[in-house]
This record gives sequence, C-alpha cells and structure tokens, in this order.
Amino acid sequence: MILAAQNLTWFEPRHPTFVYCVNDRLEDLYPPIHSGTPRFVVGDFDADGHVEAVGIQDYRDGGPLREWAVVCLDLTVGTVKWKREVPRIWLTGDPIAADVDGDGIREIVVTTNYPSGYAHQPGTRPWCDLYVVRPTGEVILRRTFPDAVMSPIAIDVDGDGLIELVLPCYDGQVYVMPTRGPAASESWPLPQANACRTGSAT
Ligand SMILES: [Ca+2]
Ligand SMILES: [Ca+2]
Ligand SMILES: [Ca+2]
Repeated sequence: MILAAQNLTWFEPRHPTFVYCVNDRLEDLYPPIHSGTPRFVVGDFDADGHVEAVGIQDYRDGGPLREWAVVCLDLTVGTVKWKREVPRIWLTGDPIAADVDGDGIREIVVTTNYPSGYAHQPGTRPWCDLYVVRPTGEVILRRTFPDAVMSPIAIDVDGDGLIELVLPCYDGQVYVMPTRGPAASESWPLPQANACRTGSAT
C-alpha cells in the first residue's frame, strides 16, 4: 500500500484534503478519503487488525473543512474511523505514537500550531496546542505552548527507563514533558529528520 495525502488548501481554501491509498500499480484501493489532514502517524494502534492513520486537521489559509478535529482513518477499508473535536486548529504538526501513560498501549501525540513565522498576523500571539489521544479517540491530555511545536519526539533523554516528550518550540526553547511510558527501544524515528523520514535518534 502506498499512502499519499493531497493538501489543496494552499491553492483553493474551500477544497478538502484527500488521502489516497493505492497499490503498487498505482490503482486506488478505495475512493479517496476526505480527511482534512495531510500529516499522519500510521499503525494498528487499537490492535483490531486494521491499520489506522491519525492526524489533526489543517486549516491554514482558511481551508479545508469546517470541522476542527483529530481524525482517525481506517486505511484497511478506507473510512473515517472517528473524529474528536478540538477548540482551534491551524497548521498541522507531525504526529507521533508513544505510550505516554504507561499502560502498554501507544497514544497519539498531535499538535496544531499558529506559528510566529509562517502566516502570522501582526498583533496576534502564536500558540501550539498539543493533544495526547488514545486509539479510541479519547483525549487524555492537552497542553498549550507559546509558539509552534511542529515535530514532537518521544525519547528517554535522561536514561531513567521512561520516555520523555521532547518538544522543540519556535520560541527558542525545548520543552521536555515526563511520561510513564517505558523506553522499549534504543532508537526513535523522527518525523522530519530528512526528506525520506528515515532518520532516528539514539
Ligand atoms: Ca487498528
Ligand atoms: Ca498508553
Ligand atoms: Ca526518561
């Protein structure tokens, strides 16, 4: 399966964002899904045998949908599995999956950002809203930061066996949030380490 997201909001604010899933012959596996979000983390997070893609909607430049939500797609059958509304959205960060509460099940960490740089309006304050969401769609944590956090990282920075959420922020600070999730790996993928997204931290 090849997953591709088309973000038309830069060109036509009224158009939604579509997600296409195609096979190795570039044939559609099912009709494109109206998702509203161009960035996802992908995996079988609820262990039901179906692969999900979870992200938060993108509203930059006025598009795409008049629904502000974290969205979960079922990529196995090509449907929207659930949506959870949030109070505001703008520029989608790269979501990651990490066990934040230590129950052995990965949550989704997503951010929506109004950066101090791109598309910023004079006289307004930047912000980032970070959400930790269970695979069922339940939001278990929300934190607000003073500027954009586009690429959260989950890594055990202090070597105590528990992962921290490392949050590089556009305000020049790096915020570190403790979690109860055990560090089970010696390397952690980074969403934007390089163009192929194959970089990792150790
Ligand atoms: Ca699943
Ligand atoms: Ca968990
Ligand atoms: Ca730690």
